[in-house]
Amino acid sequence: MQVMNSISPRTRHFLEKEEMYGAHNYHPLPVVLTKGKGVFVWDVDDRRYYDFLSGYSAINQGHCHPRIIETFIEQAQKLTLTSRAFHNDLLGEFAEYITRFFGYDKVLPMNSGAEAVETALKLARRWGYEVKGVADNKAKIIVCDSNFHGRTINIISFSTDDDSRRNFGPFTPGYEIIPYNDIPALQLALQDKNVVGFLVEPIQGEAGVVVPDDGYLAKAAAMCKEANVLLIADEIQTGLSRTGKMLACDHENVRPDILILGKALSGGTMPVSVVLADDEIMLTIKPGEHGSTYGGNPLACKVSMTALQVLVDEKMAENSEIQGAYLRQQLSAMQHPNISIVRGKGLFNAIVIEHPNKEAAWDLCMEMKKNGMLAKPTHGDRIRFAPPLLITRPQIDECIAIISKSMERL
Ligand code: IF1
Repeated sequence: MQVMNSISPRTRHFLEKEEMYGAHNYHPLPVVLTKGKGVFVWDVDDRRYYDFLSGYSAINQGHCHPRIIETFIEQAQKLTLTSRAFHNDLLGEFAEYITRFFGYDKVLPMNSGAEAVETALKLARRWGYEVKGVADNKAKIIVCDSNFHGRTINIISFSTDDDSRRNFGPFTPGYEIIPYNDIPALQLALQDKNVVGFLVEPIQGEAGVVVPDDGYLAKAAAMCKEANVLLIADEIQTGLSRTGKMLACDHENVRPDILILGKALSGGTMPVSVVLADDEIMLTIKPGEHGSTYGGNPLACKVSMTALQVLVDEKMAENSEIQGAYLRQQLSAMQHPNISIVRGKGLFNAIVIEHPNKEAAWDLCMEMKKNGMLAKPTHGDRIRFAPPLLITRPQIDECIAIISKSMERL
């Protein structure tokens, strides 16, 4: 109630409308944003905040990046959607651009992250039956404990988060869940000849930025190859320069057999996702067997090429690496008794709050909001620190001061 009292009548107006007419499937911080530019967002009372969530990494390039928005507006005035019943003059160009960019034979464009994950799973099964030679309906895919890959019924079928699954059954069979960052468990699971794929996040996002041991991905990749199993990397959140490399897999020179991208692929302007793979895998899907109305639309194609080019031209991976290391160093140097863990890679980071009050992480986020910085707690005690990748060192210093000041009120 105390918190509600600090909310302006203007803000309250928007909160109440959402509460009244919108489904209650989220519990956001009580801040109503109306404008964004670079690392900043402004609320309806014209207060400015550092955005330390970046739309769950969809805003890696910063809010309303001028080049991305320019491309968006230009293309939006020309042609936005053809469906795949007809060709458009940008899909081929985009496909060439992105396959060369990441080094794969082919791309399959979708929209949301969950759709791309579904696509990757379908591809892995197809490949399993038609190339590997697995018997009808026997294909199995290995996934990890505490994963997050989306919200479809199929994807939540292998979630281990009760909130995501409760009363949404019956679930899809064909998945085996093993612990994350556990090579022996993977070794054991790979002995099953019906396994066609291993779906993994290079760093687990939803779990609170859980970074596996050095070498985990590289070993997993080698073991999958040995077992003739596809390595499917969900880089929807970790990809596109977030962790200090173009892909999180690049830290270990791993080339997944199937690469899934989304979120920042459009710089936060629209849902765009892709699945990348080589012909042996991708060409197992034939005309009419998979697709999406909006997938590969010309607006998405054009915007995505600019969004990727911006990452390169503005050296965002490099900045992510440098500023991320600095942020973690400054957070650790605070030596705050209530921060038990600081972890992450590049500008993909989280702290774990240790406090007798179970609401401490939420309270801290409310306090940071008051002081001009937006972040969101996850799993009660973890807070992600993932600002847009163009953040500068002086800005990080300012944010450290905000965090420090906010911690005092815990
Ligand atoms: C929400 C989490 C983050 C993802 C990975 C696929 C998807 C996501 C690795 C699905 C989506 C989002 C969805 C968003 C919250 C957010 C999230 F906490 F839920 F897990 F970022 F950490 N693979 N992640 O992270 O992509 O279909 O949403 O486009 O509110 O559910 P999508």
